[in-house]
Amino acid sequence: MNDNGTRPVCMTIAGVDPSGGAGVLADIKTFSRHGCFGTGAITSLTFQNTTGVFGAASQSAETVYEQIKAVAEDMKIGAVKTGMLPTRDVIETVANCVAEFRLQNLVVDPVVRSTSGFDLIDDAALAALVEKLFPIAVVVTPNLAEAERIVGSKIASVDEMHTAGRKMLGLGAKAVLIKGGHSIEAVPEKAVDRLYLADEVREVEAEFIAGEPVHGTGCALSAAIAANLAHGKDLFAAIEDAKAFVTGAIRNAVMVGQGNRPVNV
Ligand code: PXL
Repeated sequence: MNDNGTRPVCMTIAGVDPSGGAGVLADIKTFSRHGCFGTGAITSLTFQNTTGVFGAASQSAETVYEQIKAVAEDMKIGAVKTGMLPTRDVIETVANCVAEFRLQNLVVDPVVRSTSGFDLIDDAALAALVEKLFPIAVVVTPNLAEAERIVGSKIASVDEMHTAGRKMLGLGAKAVLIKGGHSIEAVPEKAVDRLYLADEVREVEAEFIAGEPVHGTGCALSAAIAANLAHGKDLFAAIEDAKAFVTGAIRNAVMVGQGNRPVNV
């Protein structure tokens, strides 16, 4: 195996958004920006652009396994992030690969549905994601909508955010970063995410940037956290630096198509 030195290898296991705002294409750019060498195993090809998601063609568990195996047998992978994992079979395969290839620093972004309302995962897959991947992840990074779907109740206040965070720890997660706190604040001057750990809650703040939603922020955040972990940062520093990176990428977002602006990583 090669020693990757100061340019660690990161892997994204996720779907492809051919318009580049989210998924594998965007994750690779984020890894690059963080001085990492990006690799990617594709779980699904989505058909989308900045105006919406029109469909998706999932990979089989076998093709996902063969992609991960090929890279993991060759390179020393410093961190892994998962994004869109469309089926129970694919999720079980990813969990098995983490054990078989001793993959480190797993960041699980529980992608459930696109901003435009397209379901990227079914209910059976979501249950498998919680059961198989939550316990082996360093951190899971749901946004408010994803957290609501996982715990099965609405989050309309900071107290309800706390309840959801603790419930997800109870479901086996070691650390849960719930994003999007700004949408439950009366006056969102700051974008506050909250990190739930077994014995504490920590806030991760950034300036709130008003405007139309920007596509791909969740992918960029989880990829940046993975890259920072691969560089040896501790979890909180990895999250804080990733949040600052995404804030910059939101500020720099440009209109490249006719719909939502993608995050500019
Ligand atoms: O942002 C969630 C997401 C993740 N991965 C892929 C996507 C989307 C949303 O559209 O298409 C491939």
